[in-house]
Amino acid sequence: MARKKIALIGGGQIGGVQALLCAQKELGDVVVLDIPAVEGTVKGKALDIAESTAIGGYDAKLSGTSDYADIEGSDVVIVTAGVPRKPGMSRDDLLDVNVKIITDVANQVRERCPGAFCIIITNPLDSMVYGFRKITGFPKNMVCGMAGVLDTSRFRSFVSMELDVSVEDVAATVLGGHGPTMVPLPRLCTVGGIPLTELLPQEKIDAIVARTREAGTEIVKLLGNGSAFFSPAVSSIAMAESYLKDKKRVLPCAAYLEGEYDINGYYLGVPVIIGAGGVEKVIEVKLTGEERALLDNSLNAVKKAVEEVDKRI
Ligand code: TXD
Repeated sequence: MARKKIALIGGGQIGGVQALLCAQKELGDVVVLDIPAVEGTVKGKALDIAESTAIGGYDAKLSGTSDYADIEGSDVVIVTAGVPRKPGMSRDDLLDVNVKIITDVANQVRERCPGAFCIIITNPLDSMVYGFRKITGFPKNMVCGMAGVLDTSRFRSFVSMELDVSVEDVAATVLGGHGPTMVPLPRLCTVGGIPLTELLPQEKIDAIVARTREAGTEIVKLLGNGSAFFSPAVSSIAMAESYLKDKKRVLPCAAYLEGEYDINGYYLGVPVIIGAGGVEKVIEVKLTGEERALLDNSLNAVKKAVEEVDKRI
């Protein structure tokens, strides 16, 4: 079986780690594409990783480029192209700049990789994935956004730190848009099958929820220059792997909703099954009144950003 081909559009902080992970997991050959001004940098990253394959013991070809012809026929396209936040900025502050970049990328991907499973990461996430799909016109199951996997991973990590238990045994989900309005669902969190609500007092759970909502900002402040990149890279590669290996993992992703959760025509974070068919199914969870109100609030924030995108593309 020929190796799969993975195109990473954007070879910055996240893109570089993604390339290493793709190689280490032998997901396929990797092409890292960036703008001509940093072509040398992405060629260098690709070569650096290629030179690690012998000692690491994984087979993959890696290349860096600024020429879209090189991504032709990719099976998976992951987009991080754009600018990240600086301290004091919200994700929505990036919209003006990043919508132009997403427009450019989407026009190219539409021509070069019509069959690809596309994972968008660029912020503001929910409106950028909406814009990408609007331009490509790709089927909804083949375009999704990465946010919930990361937000959930953060939530699970904080629970495991608090209880001093393995993260492997913490299951959780986070709904909604990727921003301060996201909706972590402690009611559905379990630790080795035991509800979190039986293991921690409410105020500790509230603190974990609050920290999860602000986790991206916490990292932005600490780094001082740029945003989280290891965890977003790992999160997006989990989605790509589930697609490429038809694992059918249940992961919260920004998916296009057509009636699910009574939402129509927007991308929003919900649990989905990712397998060989891309986003094969949106899983609907019955929400409490309070959870529903939080989800509606999050949807409203996403709608505002989408309005801005619709004015521009
Ligand atoms: O959960 C999530 N979805 C996120 C999203 C979590 C963390 C960061 N998130 C967002 O990902 C972040 O706000 C940014 O919008 C993207 C990429 O973050 P990264 O940290 O990787 O940013 P970098 O290091 O600046 O890399 C972006 C690269 C950089 O090399 C640019 O030269 C390139 O994107 N870029 C382009 N590539 C191709 N084509 C075009 N037009 C282009 N413009 C910039």
